[in-house]
Amino acid sequence: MGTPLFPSEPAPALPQDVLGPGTAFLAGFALPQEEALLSSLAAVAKQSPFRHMITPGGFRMSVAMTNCGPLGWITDRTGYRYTALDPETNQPWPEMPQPFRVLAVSAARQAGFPNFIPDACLINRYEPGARMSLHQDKDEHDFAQPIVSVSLGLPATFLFGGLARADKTVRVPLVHGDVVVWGSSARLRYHGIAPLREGEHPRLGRFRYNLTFRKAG
Ligand code: MD6
Ligand code: FE
Repeated sequence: MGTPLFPSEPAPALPQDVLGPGTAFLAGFALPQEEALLSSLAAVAKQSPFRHMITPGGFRMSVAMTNCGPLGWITDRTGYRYTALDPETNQPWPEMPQPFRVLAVSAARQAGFPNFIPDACLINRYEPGARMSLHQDKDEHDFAQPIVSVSLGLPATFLFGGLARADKTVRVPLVHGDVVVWGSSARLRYHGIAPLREGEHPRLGRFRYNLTFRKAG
């Protein structure tokens, strides 16, 4: 990145700069597959509907969730974990749709993780006001594997912190079609989503969806 010509000139606020080492910000990477992704999303949600899970502390999450792939992430009063069965349907989670898998593998490859094969896709659904408090993703076995995160629908502000909960966070705007890959030194950074602002997305209405692909097992 070049040095600004004048000290007063603000540094370009590119997300790739903000996110730092171990991450790749692929702006609009999912857009060419939009139609296939949206129809796949609808098919998954039909089979394993979105639901508001309960945290171990007894709180109902403002984000509604479902999963696809061999493993799905859940939370209930007994804790956080991955399961092979959807506890609502008592059936396996829906198969990971081909367009989902192809997108995740190609984004990971582009980001320098050529061996990534996801076995879990957690799908988060936000309505205006919904938020995700600061957390680490640490329920997976192998932290050498990255996470691929796809944003669809309403824009959101991603809060990206450090390796300690108290570290300061930067705010990163994420819009429809953006893909973020994070691994290596960024894999255990704290992160969250600021309360979603009101809005109407032309394809997805009053919702934001986030797909996170992991190698969980
Ligand atoms: C979200 N994302 O974007 C929440 N976690 O709605 C996450 O919690 C997340 O985007 C791990 C890796 C990538 C993510
Ligand atoms: Fe996360």
